Parts: sequence; structure tokens; C-alpha cells
Amino acid sequence: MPVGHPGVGRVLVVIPTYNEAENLPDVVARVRVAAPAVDILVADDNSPDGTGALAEAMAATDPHVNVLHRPGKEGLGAAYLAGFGWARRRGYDAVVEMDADGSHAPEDLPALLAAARDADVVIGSRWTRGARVLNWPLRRLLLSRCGNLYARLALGMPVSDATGGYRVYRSTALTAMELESVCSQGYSFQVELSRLAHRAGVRIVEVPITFAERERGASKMSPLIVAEALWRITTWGLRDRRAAAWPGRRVAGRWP
Ligand SMILES: Nc1nc2c(ncn2[C@@H]2O[C@H](COP(=O)(O)OP(=O)(O)OP(=O)(O)O)[C@@H](O)[C@H]2O)c(=O)[nH]1
Ligand SMILES: [Mg+2]
Repeated sequence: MPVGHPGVGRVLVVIPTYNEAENLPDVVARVRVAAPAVDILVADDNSPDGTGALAEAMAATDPHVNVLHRPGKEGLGAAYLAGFGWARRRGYDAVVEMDADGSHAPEDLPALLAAARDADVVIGSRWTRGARVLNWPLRRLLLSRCGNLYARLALGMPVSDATGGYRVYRSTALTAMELESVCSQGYSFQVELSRLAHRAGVRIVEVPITFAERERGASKMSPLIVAEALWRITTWGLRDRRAAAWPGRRVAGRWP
């Protein structure tokens, strides 16, 4: 009898949380209905609103739900890396990234997992044919479109939604991706992982999703997070160009 999801294996959905008490129960319940065989790990950064305790209560009644309590707010990237490590130590075959705010519809998860049968990384994309983005203000649409255009041009990646955070990674891909070099704290984490996957030569596919603006709770998006992404994408782009111009030359440190 095969274990987990057909063609993919044992799947862990990692949901990073910071003050998502209003959203988490609904998202967890929807994941359990949409993909009953997957396990869930809530990676909570000691949310002041009690999200961690709420997750603990769900875990107490459902063996598919687990909680990773982290000491304090360290950013999305650190929470995901801790979740990936948790999955690796327990032998999961694939890890899913999903936001807790309802923007990533759990109902799209079966399509992402189906695509993972023939791919190493599946990106739930807002910017491929068939995708829908609901209730996003114009400034967020523009930020996402321009950010993705810049990332694609700077990094030369054939990915239309490099900033999207609804993804499936096969564990073999994560192993190939040099995660120890990851330095992003905020949402540039998604671009950084796209770049590492592209550089590792793993198979990346994009699947259209329906993305909706959060209805409850506060966004953690900030000008600092946008600035980090811009800075890092520029740095990686310059570094890649320098490496292409002088192949074989050793590049010291993190500066391009
Ligand atoms: N553990 C942890 N989770 C975080 C942190 N920052 C954000 N998150 C979670 O990461 C997910 C995405 O955060 P959001 O605030 O929705 O960010 P976003 O989706 O880029 O921005 P919006 O479109 O404005 O919602 C949510 O589940 C957050 O709770 C953090 O520092 N630690
Ligand atoms: Mg969000």
C-alpha cells in the first residue's frame, strides 16, 4: 500500500505563522479536506495573538497536524528553513509552502501535488494563463508584476512568479539546492529559492492558482521587506553576471 500522496510520497505542508489566529483554523481545516493524506506543520514565531496555542490545540486532536514553536519573529525564510529541516529529519518526500492567511487556496493543493509527479519544484503561479488574482489593490498588483519582471531580467530565470509562496518541493530538490547559502529573511526568500532551484538544474513547473487578498489579520509586508528583495535580487544578478564574465574566478564573500 503506497504511503502518502500518489506519485509523490509523504507530503508535509509547512505553514509559517505570525499573528494568524483569525485565519489558521480555517486554512488547516481546508487543507485536511482538500488533501487528507498530507501532514501539516505550523511554524509559529511565538505569535503574541496566541496562534501557537491554537495550533497546539488542533495538533492535540488531529495526528496530521504538528507545531514547531520558535522563540520569536525571525522572518518567513527562517521559519521555512526550520520547517524544511523538520521534514528532512522525519523522512518526508515533499514539502509544501503555504501562507496561513487564506491567500493560497488549499483547494488548489491537489493540482500542485499532481504536477509534482513530473517535477521537482512546483510553483503555484499568479502570472500564468488560467491564474486568477482576487481583490488585490492596484499597488500590490503592480509591485508583484514589476518585482517578477525585475527578478526574471536580473536573474535570467524562466519563471513567471518567482516571488510566489505557494509551492511544492521534492526533498531531493531541496537537497540539491544549497540551502545552507540562503540569506533572505523576508519574501526575497521565495526568489532566492527559485534561483537556487534554477541553478541546481531541477525541473520547475508552474501551475495556475487562484490567489486572494487576505480577508482577516494584518499583512507583514513592509517597505523594509521590499527593499531587502530589491537589494538581494540586484546583488545576485551582478554576481551571476560577474561569474559569467570571468568563469572559474573565485568570488570571495557575499558581495557580488
Ligand atoms: N513564522 C513566521 N511567519 C511569518 C513571518 N512573517 C510572515 N509570516 C507568515 O508568512 C505568511 C505570509 O505573510 P503575509 O503577511 O500574508 O505576507 P504576504 O502574503 O506577502 O503579504 P499580504 O499579501 O499583504 O498578505 C503568513 O502565513 C504569515 O503569518 C515571520 O516572521 N515568522
Ligand atoms: Mg498574505
